[in-house]
Amino acid sequence: GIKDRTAEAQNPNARTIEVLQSMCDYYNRIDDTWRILAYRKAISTLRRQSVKITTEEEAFSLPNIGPRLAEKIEEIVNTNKLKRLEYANGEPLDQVLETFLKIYGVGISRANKWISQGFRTLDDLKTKANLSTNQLIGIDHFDDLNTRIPRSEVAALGDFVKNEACKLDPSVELLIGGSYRRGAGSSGDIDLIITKKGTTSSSELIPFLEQLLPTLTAKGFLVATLAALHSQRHGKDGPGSKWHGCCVLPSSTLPNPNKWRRIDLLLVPKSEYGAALIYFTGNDIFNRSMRLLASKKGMRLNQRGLYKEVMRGPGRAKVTEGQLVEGRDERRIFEILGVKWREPADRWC
Ligand code: DCP
Ligand code: MG
Ligand code: MN
Repeated sequence: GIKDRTAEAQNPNARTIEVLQSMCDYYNRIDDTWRILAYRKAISTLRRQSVKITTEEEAFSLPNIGPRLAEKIEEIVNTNKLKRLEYANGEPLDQVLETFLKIYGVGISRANKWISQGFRTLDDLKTKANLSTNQLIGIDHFDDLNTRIPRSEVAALGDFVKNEACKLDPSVELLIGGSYRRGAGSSGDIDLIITKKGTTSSSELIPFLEQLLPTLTAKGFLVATLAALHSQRHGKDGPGSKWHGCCVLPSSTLPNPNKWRRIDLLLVPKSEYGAALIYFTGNDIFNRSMRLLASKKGMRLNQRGLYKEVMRGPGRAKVTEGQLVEGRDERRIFEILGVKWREPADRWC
């Protein structure tokens, strides 16, 4: 109660107790049972003192205060703080957050939740956290999946898929989009756009994907599935089908033959190919500016096409889909929007 707090404030060791208590709170967060106990005992000893304890020797002579805590008590008295506490509460947490955010599929809220649960390392997560299959893949292959892929390997991985795809169905076309199409020297993943002459719905490409996936898996190329969104249940107007996973280049002569790489397979009907090319070539900022431009001209651009006569309500909220103007031809979409053609290599923003 109030009386206790007054007594606490009047204790000559109040500041020392306060800092030790913060340290104890930290050990509570990381569930360090032994240190929690040691700190509690030391705090309770200090509370019973009627004089200020200022040196390591004085502290060590008291019951339940070991040499390390005695040293810390002197540090608090001399500097009014504790380096170890700043370390526990400060910068390193940012580094923990940064590390957790690099795990595939982990966002800010997930990462912060783990931190508040006291997890600090990937090993903590592996041994103590309840992980999804994908999070486990992201942790087990953390280094590989956070390594950029040299352009030559992106090309080799793409060729491997193209070769198998051609054997299954020579009329299927594959193109590497994303940063590779923009000419990047290295990529975060491989974005493979898959299409076929005469298709008007991505669902028409699903039978092919269902042949391709087991083939690539049997060859040791595909090693994990992270997300598989099929458009079948959405019907003709559903979102394009995509498959996200990991691959390795089997028996290659490249420097990194066994590295796990992220690969996205994107099924796109020929009728939407141009819009999909724009979207999957990016970059994301360029895409945003193209969409904004379309919206300013009363049109709408997405990964399936450019639409006109889109009715918008308050706050530019879309009321109707509008009428498809162009989906097939990338250059035509630029023309209709009144934007000078930009080569993929000039779409970095
Ligand atoms: N994209 C987008 N908005 C997003 C995510 C993606 O417009 N929020 C588009 C633009 C990207 C393309 O999809 O260029 C592919 O996405 P990636 O995440 O694979 O990005 P990049 O291929 O551009 O870069 P990286 O080398 O990191 O893979
Ligand atoms: Mg990419
Ligand atoms: Mn991608």
